[in-house]
Amino acid sequence: MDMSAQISGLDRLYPAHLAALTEHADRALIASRCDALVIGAGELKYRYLDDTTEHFIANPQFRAWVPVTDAPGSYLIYVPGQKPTLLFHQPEDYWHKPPSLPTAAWTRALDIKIIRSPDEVPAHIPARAAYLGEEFAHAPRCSFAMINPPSIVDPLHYARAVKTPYEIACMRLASAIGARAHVAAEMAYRAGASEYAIHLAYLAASGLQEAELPYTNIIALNEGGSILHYTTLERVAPLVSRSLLIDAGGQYRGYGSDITRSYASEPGPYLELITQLEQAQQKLCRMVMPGVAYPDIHSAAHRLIAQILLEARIIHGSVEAAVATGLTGVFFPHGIGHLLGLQVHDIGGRQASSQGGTLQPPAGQPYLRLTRRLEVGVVVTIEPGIYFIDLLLKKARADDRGKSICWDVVDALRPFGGARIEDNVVTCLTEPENLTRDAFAAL
Ligand SMILES: [Mn+2]
Repeated sequence: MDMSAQISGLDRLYPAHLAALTEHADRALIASRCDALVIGAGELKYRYLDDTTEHFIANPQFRAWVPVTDAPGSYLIYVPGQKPTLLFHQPEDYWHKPPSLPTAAWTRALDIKIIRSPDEVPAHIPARAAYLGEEFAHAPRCSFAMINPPSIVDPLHYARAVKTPYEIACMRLASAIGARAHVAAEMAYRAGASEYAIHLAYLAASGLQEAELPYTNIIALNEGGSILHYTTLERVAPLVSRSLLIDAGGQYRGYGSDITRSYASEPGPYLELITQLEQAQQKLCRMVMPGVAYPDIHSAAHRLIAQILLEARIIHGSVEAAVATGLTGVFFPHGIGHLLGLQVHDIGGRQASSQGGTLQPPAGQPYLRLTRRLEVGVVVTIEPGIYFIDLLLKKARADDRGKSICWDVVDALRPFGGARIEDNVVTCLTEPENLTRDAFAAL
């Protein structure tokens, strides 16, 4: 299906998406003894001692209901049994272009009312309403019955992990945009571009503004790949580009994709490492099945990475010992992935149930952002990596683990930084749907 057909398909899926949200809200409102739900999009924030504003990112709780990303001061109002209302803030302003009133087919599922000023908000707030969102100066004036009650926030956040068909369709489009831009970035890299120039090639191909990306691009040549969140974007290309690690996403209607690829300029041990890592990553993607505890995928990743490190003679010993002593953690010091959706690290990854509570990550794995069991519709990233991080290698050298590391092999690989491969995967009843592989294959 081409992109325009997919986009028109979205509007057919939206009413069922809205119905799923109202169902969750109905239950939460009954449990909270509230009669209405009000969700704020958020406000423009002024920088300290300045008259310019920060880049506006609408509250994800609001964006879950309406694909409106550019209208600060707007509200979603829902009274059970009634059509939800979008209170659309369109100020009269000759300094800035006010946000355009949405007209796509999805708007038919809502009542849209335009407000020109925040002063108009209180008159629209129903009685006994619960408010979700950031607390603003004028929120108290609205006399909400409750503000961010856990009895409503917790079930809605927990439910967000399971995506509706509408949301998955948005994420397919975000993946298509990301894949297209990744191909352009690889071409720029192969032509010898600087990190900054690769970034510009990525942006041009994505058709997005930098502020519309789901997160800051990570584009690392050579040793930069060893810094997990490297965002320097050097303006000058290195004399020799040995490797590229690029972690960058696309965005559609507020939903993101989160894609990482690693490339080698020449055949050799680093390219071999990428090949092995990719095979392991594909095995891990196939573990994305309903009922699987996500920490088990993280544990499996450590075992697969131990195997790769042993075969590449980066370490010696056994898989069991490498995992048990934390040796794999020297080379793979982050979680295997996270929930993905309206936020690149979607909320609720450690939530125990719709009633709240926390599922702590396994001992020694503090960075694992997702500790829940997978169910149909949950979208996750799978992103194993192998890095040569000076700081962690130095620590390992100082303790027992250093004896199991083959330092000459490590030293030969340090100039390549590291490698990570990341796909976005939908949990399905049978085969998982790999949004990223499908998007690259459709190019
Ligand atoms: Mn990620």
